[in-house]
Amino acid sequence: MPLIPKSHPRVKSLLIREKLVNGFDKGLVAKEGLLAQGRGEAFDYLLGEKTNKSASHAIKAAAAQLLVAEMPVISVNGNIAALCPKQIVKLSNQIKANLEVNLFYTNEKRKQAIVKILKKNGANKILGTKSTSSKKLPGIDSARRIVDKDGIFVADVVVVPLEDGDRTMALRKAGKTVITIDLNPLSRTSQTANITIVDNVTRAIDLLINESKKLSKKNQKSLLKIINEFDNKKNLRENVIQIKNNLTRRAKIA
Ligand code: PTJ
Repeated sequence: MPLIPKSHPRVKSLLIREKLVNGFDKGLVAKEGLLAQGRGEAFDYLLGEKTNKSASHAIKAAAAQLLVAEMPVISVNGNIAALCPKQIVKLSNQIKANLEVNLFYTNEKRKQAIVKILKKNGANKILGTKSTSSKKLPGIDSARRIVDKDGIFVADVVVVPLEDGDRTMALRKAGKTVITIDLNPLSRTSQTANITIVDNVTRAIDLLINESKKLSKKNQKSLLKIINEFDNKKNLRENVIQIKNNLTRRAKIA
């Protein structure tokens, strides 16, 4: 008998959780990554466990931003490697971005396990692995300050999906445009990024790949128009209102 029956009312959420637990057993995910997943689940519940209009709006802006970027980089941590390794490689190919492993709870063995899973899923170039290529990003005290001189250090656009709050401001101060995927619209990362996709990374990533494919047919002028018309603060407010409306509806039927 499977541990998680398909008929379980919360099967999707339980299967995502299982990916994290398997990723932990394979040495990809930090212990703290399991806690991060729990926090994400709580916000996902409040958001209705679906991609909302404001998330779709941010996904469109993010795709446009990635297509106009000259040197985009996608930062990969343990949770991302466990949740969506195949899609993250696919996205990097679609938008011609480099992948860089960057860990908060730095650990060489875990880094190698992440490189291995990315390669298994088709990545051939992975940055952030050689100490000879490392540079320090000013304004951060954690291990995340160590970045690749050919990657995040010189990138113009950096995607930082599902992470703690110490890096986005430093990246912005270094002149970079930051895109994040974070279920918590109130997190420091969400509040300081240029484009915040408030959605579960397991849903948002495929939508971002599709949107990038769709928008790749547009010219630079149309892409810049999408970016300029996007207002991250306003969009974050709409995400909070969505949570408030969901709670109000539940309060009426509870
Ligand atoms: O692998 P490492 O060492 O780089 O560490 C990665 C973690 C995630 C452990 C580290 O960055 C961390 O501690 O992150 P936080 O501070 O727990 O923040 C994670 C954020 O991601 C929170 O705002 C969560 O709500 C959000 N989150 C969690 N799961 C998901 C998510 N957002 C989108 N999709 C998810 N599945």
